[in-house]
Amino acid sequence: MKQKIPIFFLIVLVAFSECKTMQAERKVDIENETPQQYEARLKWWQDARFGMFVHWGPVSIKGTEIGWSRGSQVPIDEYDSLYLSFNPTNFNANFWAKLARDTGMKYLVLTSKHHDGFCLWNTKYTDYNIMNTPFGRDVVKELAQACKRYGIVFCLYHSICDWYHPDYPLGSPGGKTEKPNPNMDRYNTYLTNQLAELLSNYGRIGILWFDGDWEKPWTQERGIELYKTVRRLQPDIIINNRVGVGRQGMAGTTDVGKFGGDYDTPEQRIGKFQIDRPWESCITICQQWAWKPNDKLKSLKESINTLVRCTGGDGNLLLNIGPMPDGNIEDRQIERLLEIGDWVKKYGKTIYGTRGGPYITTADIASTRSGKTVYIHILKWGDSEYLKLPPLPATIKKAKLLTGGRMSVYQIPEYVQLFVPEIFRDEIDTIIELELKTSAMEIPPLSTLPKSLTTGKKAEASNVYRGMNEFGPASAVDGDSSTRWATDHGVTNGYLQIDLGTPQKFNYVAIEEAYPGRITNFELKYLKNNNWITFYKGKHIGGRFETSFPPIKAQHIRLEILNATEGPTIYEFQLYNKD
Ligand code: FHN
Repeated sequence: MKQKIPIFFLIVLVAFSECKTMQAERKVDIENETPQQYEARLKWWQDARFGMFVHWGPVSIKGTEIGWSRGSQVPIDEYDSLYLSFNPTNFNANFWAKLARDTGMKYLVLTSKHHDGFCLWNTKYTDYNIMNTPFGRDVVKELAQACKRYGIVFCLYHSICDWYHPDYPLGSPGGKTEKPNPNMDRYNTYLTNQLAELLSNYGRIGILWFDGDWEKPWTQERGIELYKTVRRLQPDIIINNRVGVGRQGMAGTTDVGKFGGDYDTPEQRIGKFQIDRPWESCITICQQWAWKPNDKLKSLKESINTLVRCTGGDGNLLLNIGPMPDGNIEDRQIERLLEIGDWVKKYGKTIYGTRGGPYITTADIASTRSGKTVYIHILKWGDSEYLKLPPLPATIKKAKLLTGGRMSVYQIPEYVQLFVPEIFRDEIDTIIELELKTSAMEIPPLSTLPKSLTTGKKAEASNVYRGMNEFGPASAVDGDSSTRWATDHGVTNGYLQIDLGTPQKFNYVAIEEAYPGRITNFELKYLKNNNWITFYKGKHIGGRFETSFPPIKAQHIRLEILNATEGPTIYEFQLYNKD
């Protein structure tokens, strides 16, 4: 019997299709987006604060790094044939989306195509895609649908560089070879056509997370054009700063005044405190982006510390997992994610929908705020019984220890003093909720660090870039993070030494490395009876390294760089006495 559709449903159906058409035709004036429109477009993401990054592909069969192991640990022919045996029959998109939700993550970014050129969706522009594997299912489609089902915003990572595609000029290993007959214009068309597929056929894409922006063939002009193309396809989409070429390496910041997409992308480090431009740190839960057997897994404490310090700095955290070749996620990674989720379930109100500050994040403390409330996250206690903070230009109405127990707060114009008995201090994060009489949102950033003891002091170094004064050691102690001490190309070790003038007591260090990642092994030393005594040993400095340590009294201090991949260079070397 012919099923009659009640008139009511017909009206809804027409309205829905009209709305779909309108959405598709809604024009946006990208060139003249107002600050208010920009903020409104990014609001869901800035409120979300926490997302899941997923690096996956046939390379997981080898357990080596996606893209980078092609032509290095894995011969190119072998790497490019892995898809012929890629059959992740345990892949369950609903499980991945539910895991993200249960971890407290609000969005998920999947590598649709990494530098190795393999496509995780049913694309008609290359056969090198998931449909031509034994698995033969559209992973992007299934994950997009599952994310919608679990209320997770689905987003895509897409590599601009493509070491597989014959038209992209550079190839493996690592972009260090040249293709015989490249054609960048033709490649750009391929790139744009594939993005059009992804942005037209899989529903709303929350973020386009570009990458592979650093190689010569890509230009700022192409990046600006690509940004506009993507926004025309999905006007409300958010695009990171790796669409152009303005990103400052792994620090992920964008040169002021340069086109930098919608937000900054510090990588494998906690971004610096930055409230005037949105940012998101992308960090692996292990060491490698793609799955690696027995990779080192971050502890719960380090994971929460990272989330809190990103949020405290007014940024997001995109925490990466690498699924296995059968489509499962490692049990130990699932366990860690669910432990993080338990923490977020208890304290998520200090993360979601908050903004960073007013106290500037350090290794010991972070703060977030919303309305008339400031959340103080104490990550590391000093020796003192109290925590003394710079004065708050707002009256504290009441204080509460969210992590349980009792505390007291004492506020005078000169400072805010918090007392939490040792037994109530949380091993991971002691959270204090301060309710103010007035809004917390307009309070200017407050530094909990006193003036650095090194600012303006005499400095010397083992090597200076071409002997140029502007790159001399004084640039690392001038209190200006835009100047730097630099060394010559090819230098792999050396030292920066500061004379404080007289013996000084200090218990906290902050070091900002330019071109983060170059320094791979360093020590901090002080001079005592003409001997250099090591008081700290570290591996990476990264965008900003800071730590406290038991108090030392000395006049001469040295940053000894034992190993660097290229000429080490330091923006600032700061010492403090935080007591
Ligand atoms: O080379 C990639 C790397 O494999 C990974 O995808 C990270 C994630 O941000 N991005 C590039 C390195 O900066």
